[in-house]
Amino acid sequence: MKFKRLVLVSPSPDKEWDISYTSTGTVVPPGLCSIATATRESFPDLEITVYDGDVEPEEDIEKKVAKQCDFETLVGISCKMLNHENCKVIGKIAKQKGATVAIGGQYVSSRALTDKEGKDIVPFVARDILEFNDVYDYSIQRDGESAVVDLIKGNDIEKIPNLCYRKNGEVVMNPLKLPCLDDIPPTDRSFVDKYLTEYSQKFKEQFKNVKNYERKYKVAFYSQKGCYKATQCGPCAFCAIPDVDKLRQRDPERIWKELGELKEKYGNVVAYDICDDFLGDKEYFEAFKKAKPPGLDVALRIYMTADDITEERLKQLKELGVDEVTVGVESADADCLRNASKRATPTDNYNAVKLLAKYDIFADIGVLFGFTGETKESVKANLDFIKACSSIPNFRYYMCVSIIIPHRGSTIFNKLYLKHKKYQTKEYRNYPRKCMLDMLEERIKEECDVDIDYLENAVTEGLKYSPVKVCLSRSLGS
Ligand code: B12
Ligand code: SF4
Repeated sequence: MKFKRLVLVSPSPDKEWDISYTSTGTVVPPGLCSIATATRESFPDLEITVYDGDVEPEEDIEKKVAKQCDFETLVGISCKMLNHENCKVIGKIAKQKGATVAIGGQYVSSRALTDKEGKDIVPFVARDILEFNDVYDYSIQRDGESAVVDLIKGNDIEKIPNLCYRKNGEVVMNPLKLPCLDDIPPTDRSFVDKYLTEYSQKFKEQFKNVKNYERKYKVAFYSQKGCYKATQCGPCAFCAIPDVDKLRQRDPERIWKELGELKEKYGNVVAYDICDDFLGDKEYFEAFKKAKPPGLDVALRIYMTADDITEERLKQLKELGVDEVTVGVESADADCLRNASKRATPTDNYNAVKLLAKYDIFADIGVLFGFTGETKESVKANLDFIKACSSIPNFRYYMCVSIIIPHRGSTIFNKLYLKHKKYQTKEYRNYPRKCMLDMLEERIKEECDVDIDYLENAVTEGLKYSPVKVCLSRSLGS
C-alpha cells in the first residue's frame, strides 16, 4: 500500500459565481462517496475523509486539508467546472505538504474531439489540466473508483486505466476502461453524514415557496449512466454529459435493495436518479418495474424527455413511486428545438406539462434561451409556454430558466473553439469561467437574431413565473 490516508475533496464553487440560483448543496452526493466506498473495500484500515464544499465553507476545508496532508496522503479533488479555481488552491495546499494530488470529476471527463488517428482536435480537459497546472500529479477521466484503488496499491501508473500522467514533460493518457456498474460496490453515503443538517437547510431554503412540500433533501443514486437519446440520435447541441457513446445499466434488483436501505436510513427524502433519460430504454424500464419489491414505498425523482410523457407512462411511473421529474423542455419553438438536436416538439412539450399536472407529479422544467436561430418570435413562444404552465390549475412545478452556456464537451463549445483561435490558448483553456462567458456572448452575436440583453430580460421575465428560481447565466451568475 503506497498511502496511509485518502482525502477526497469537492471544493466549493469559486466566489466569482453567484450560486444562489443553483441547486448546489441540496443533494447528498454519490461521486466521492462511491470512490471512498470502493477504496475502503480494498483497504479497510486506510484513513478516508470526504469534504463537500457545496455545504462546508472553502476556508474550513483548506485548513483541514493542510492539517491532514503529508507524504503518505493521496488527495483526490473533484472538479465540477464552477469550482475550477478552488481545485487549484486545494491542490497547491496539498502539494506544499508533500501529498500526491489527483483530479477527476465531470469537468475533467468532458468530451474531446479527435481525428481518425485519435489526435486531439478539441483537447481533452484531462490533458489540458495537467499541461497547465503543476499542482496536479494525475488527472483521471470518468468513473474514478478503480484508478484511485490502483494508485493506493502502488500499481504501475502506465497500466492504470483512465489515468493521465506526465512522462518526460509530455502528458500521457492511458486508455479508458469503463467498469460494468454492477462491479462497483453499492455507495456508502455515511462519509458525508456529517453534512446532513446542511443539505437539509439548503434544500428547505430552496423549496420554501413550494406549498406542502416536506422532503428533507435529495439523495442521489444512479440506475444507469449515460443517455439513451444521445446513444440513438446523438447528444443535444448544448449537452456536456461525458457518457454519450454507451449506456450502462445496473441490475434493477440491486437498485431496489439500495433504495430500501436508503429509505430506512434517511426517511422522508427524494431518491434522485441522475440517469439522464430514465424512460429511454423501454426494456430496462419494464425490468425495473418488475423488480420493485411489493410494499416498498420510496419517493423517486427521475429525468425524462417530453416526447416520452404519455398517460400510460405516467400511471406506471406513479405506481413505481415517481413523484418528481425533471423535463428538459428547453424551447417552445420548433426551429430552436431542431437546431439543438432535441427530439421533442413544441406539441410534445405542451402535452407533457398538461399530463404532469393531471397526474400531480412535481415537475422541474428546464427552459433555455439563446438557440441557434433564436428570434423575438421564438423568445415570445418560450415565454408564452412559461406563462401557460403558470395558468394550469394545481400544477406543481418550478422552472430552471437560463441562457445556453457553451459547456466544455458540448457540440456548441467545439464549434466556437474551432472557429476562434483565441479559445485555443491557455488563457481560455485553463479558465473555464472566462471561456464560457465570452463564448456565451460570442455565440449570441453570431447565431441569434436578438442580443444578449434581450435574452437576459427574457430569463428575468420567465423566472417571475417560477416559485423556485433556478438559473445560471451571465447576469445572475456573475
Ligand atoms: C447530480 C448533478 C448535479 C448536482 C450535483 C450534486 C453533487 N454534489 O454531486 C447539482 C444539482 C447540485 C448540480 C449542479 C450543477 N451542475 Co450538474 N449534474 C448532475 C448530473 C445529473 C449527475 C452527476 C452525478 O452525480 N453523476 C454520478 C456520480 C456517481 O458521478 P460523479 O459525481 O461525477 O463522480 C464520478 C466521476 O465523475 C469520478 N469523479 C468525481 N470526482 C472525482 C475525483 C477524483 C479524484 C477522481 C479520480 C474521480 C472523480 O468518479 C466518480 C465515481 O464514479 C450531471 C449529468 C449526468 N447525468 O452526468 C450534471 C452535470 C454534471 N452538471 C452540469 C452542470 C453544468 C451543473 C451546473 C453548473 C448547473 C447549474 N446551472 O447550476 C451546477 C454546478 C454545480 C457546482 N457546484 O459546480 C454539467 C457539467 C458539464 C461540465 N462539462 O462540467 C452536467 C454534465 C450536465 C450536462 N447535461 O451538461 N449538478
Ligand atoms: S440534454 Fe438530456 S436528452 Fe439531451 S443528450 Fe443531454 S442528457 Fe440526453
